[in-house]
Amino acid sequence: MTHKAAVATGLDQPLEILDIGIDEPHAGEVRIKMGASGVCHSDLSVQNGTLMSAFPVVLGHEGAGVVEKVGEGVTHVKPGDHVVVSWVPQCGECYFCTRNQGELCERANTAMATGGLLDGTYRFDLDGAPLAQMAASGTFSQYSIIPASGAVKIPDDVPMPVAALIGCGVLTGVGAALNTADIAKGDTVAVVGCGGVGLNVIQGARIAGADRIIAIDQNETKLAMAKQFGATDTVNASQVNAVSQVMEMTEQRGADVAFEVIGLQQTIDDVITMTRRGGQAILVGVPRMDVMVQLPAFMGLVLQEKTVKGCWYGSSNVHTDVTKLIDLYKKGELKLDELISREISLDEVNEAFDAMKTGEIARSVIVY
Ligand code: PAD
Ligand code: ZN
Repeated sequence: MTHKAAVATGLDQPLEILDIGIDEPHAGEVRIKMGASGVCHSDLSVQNGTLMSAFPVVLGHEGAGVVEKVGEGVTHVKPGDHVVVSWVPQCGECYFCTRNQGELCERANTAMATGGLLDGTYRFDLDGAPLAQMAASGTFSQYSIIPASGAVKIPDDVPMPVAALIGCGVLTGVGAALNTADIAKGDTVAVVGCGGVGLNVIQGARIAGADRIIAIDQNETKLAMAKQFGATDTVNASQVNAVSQVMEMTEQRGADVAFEVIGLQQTIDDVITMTRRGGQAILVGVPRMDVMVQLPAFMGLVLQEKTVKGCWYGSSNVHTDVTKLIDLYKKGELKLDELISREISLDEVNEAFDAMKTGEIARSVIVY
């Protein structure tokens, strides 16, 4: 069987829409007819080499679709079920999963490292040669095969584009605020970078009960969106110094919790500096390999009792958090429709990358 997918053929190459082959699902796997896929900055980061990957590779990791066929031994989903694709398939049984740190699932590592599935072998092919898929997902494709542990069943009435966004930006952003960080009622939170993920950190912080949410971006359109998602104050980092502004707004203390959601050396340094003594700096953005966390151990960390914490996939347990997020969406507490700046077709994916580079839009969503 062949179908269309957006393939990154090499570093810095535009994606090509190609006819690719797909296997049958092996034991413990499911084949999915993709319904929608968001375009996340991490997709761009594979294309430009920030995130390491095998090439050629089918990008896309923020998706949802309908189960079309299941492999041997798969019982928790059946053909016709709607699912969100989890880009960390969480086995539920390993050291990390049993300690409620499924985002670090041991069994997912092989897929992450090889661009294959859990056993490191491939289900896509390009003219008979193995073709990698990003993060056991490969959602820029009409069909994909994923580990069954990465197929999270959802109700049929959730629109596919919304379900897709839950798969990365929403789980990561809202999870960063609700799971990774410890936000107390009344806290002042700063969020640096208000893209598809950062806007979700903002709404997560609002749900966690933060009093003041300072949104920082260099794009006015994003700052306006940030207000819609719950920011109480905005700072345009292209016009003023973000650190001094946050200090001024907090009687020179700094924010109780500050999030970095871009992945740049400067903004990582800034977020650590703008965090108050005893506060938490949460790093969400995926930086290039040479970016460092830089701070003096005594004056910066010990004396100040600061926490600097990484955040992977919003520290989410996908098997329980997806349902929680859908409930919040249905209650009107989580804005998800508003995240969708434009719905596009698969062959417009390169334009979606361009739009993301300008920082103008929250999310482009490919609808199949
Ligand atoms: P995005 O491109 O939608 O948003 C980035 C935002 O940052 C835009 O609004 C820009 O205007 C803004 N920005 C860029 N440079 C600056 C600057 N110097 N100062 C202020 N604002 C700036 O990206 P996204 O929201 O899809 O992803 C954000 C990051 O999160 C990115 O690095 C992505 O790879 C990472 C990510 N991490 C995880 C994880 O598990 N840790 C998951 C998903 C995405
Ligand atoms: Zn993503």
